[in-house]
Amino acid sequence: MHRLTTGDPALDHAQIEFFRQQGYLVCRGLFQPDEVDALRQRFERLADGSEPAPAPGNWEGDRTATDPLARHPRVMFPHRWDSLSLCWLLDPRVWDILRVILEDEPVATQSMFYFKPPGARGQALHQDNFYLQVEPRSCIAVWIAIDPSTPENGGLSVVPQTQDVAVACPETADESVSFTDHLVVPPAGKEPLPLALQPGDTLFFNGNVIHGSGPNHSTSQWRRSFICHYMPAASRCISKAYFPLLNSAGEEVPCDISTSGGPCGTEFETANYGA
Ligand SMILES: O=C(O)CCC(=O)C(=O)O
Repeated sequence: MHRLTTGDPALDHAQIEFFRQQGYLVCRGLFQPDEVDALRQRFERLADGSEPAPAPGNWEGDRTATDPLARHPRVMFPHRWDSLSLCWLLDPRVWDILRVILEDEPVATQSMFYFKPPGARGQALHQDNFYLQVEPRSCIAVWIAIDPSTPENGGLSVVPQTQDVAVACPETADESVSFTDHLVVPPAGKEPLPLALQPGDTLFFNGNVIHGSGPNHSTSQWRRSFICHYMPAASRCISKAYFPLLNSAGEEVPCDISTSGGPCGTEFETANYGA
């Protein structure tokens, strides 16, 4: 097992302590502007059809829709067919940080690309491990800003110090502002903290941390992001939607399928939300 030490090169002691206490950590400028531009342009070309996707996906938008999210839906698991997305999922800078904060070898479970155009709804407060069902321990999210991400354009908020809050059965969200109907209300005394991120800034947060975003109120600014999920190698099971799981070399890792019905006591379909 990888032990946290103050001499660890991936993170300094203050960052490690911050993650332990708050449940999240922002690493500024982890990805360079030219890298971010390349990923953004790749997805722009896929979305406008100028670069054909090697595999059909759930992400092909409906150009006639009035809902901005229907025109530009989330791209789910692009690393399964896009080599650039796979490189980002397996990026050694991310994995070095994950090794420190997980105190274990990471296993990659998911990638997503969000376009979040002007006018798009957000995603109400939720906990990612409700969907991934990683056990024991929790998953971890890596949220990479592709555009400036602010409260105005639907940037992400986290509720600090909720990493030890048990995964809850969600209440019903307001679907006029959220594209899911799941809402996890923070415990008394805990409030969402809006984060301001620049392109390349990378947010790490524990899979039990309550987080979400509001609508993009900007008339011109997109809020694109690339989001990955991982779990510690010591975890023994995960929901079936996330297979195949990958190690740092991109090789498949065996794991059991979670048989838990989750905190609501019923099985549910992860594909609609996917965290
Ligand atoms: O990026 C967002 O607005 C929400 C993303 C999110 O919370 C998630 O993918 O779990």
